[in-house]
Amino acid sequence: MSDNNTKVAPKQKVKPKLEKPKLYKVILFNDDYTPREFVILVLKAVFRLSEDTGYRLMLTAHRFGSCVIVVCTKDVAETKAKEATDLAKQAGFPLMFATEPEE
Ligand code: TYC
Repeated sequence: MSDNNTKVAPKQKVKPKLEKPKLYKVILFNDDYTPREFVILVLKAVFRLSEDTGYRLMLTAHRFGSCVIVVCTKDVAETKAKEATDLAKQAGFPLMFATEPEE
């Protein structure tokens, strides 16, 4: 049975509200104690960087005091920064990684 008097509202287009996820930087800090080779090892193991890229980023942090390693979501940035800092701590080095929101 159909009722021809039934008013049907025109279909409304539903705009999915997809917020762009906020991005975070993982920053590597220089220190006077961690061996260069160990910094590269951590960059390769945690951030999957090549020897060459690891070397260049390590040298940038060494020269300028800090260096951005990756830009990613908050979750990933915090996990990677903690993993890398913990790895150094376990080995007895003060190597530091931190996260910072991107402007
Ligand atoms: N400055 C350290 C040294 O001379 C090496 C180093 C580089 C440490 C980069 C940390 O983020 C860093 N042994």
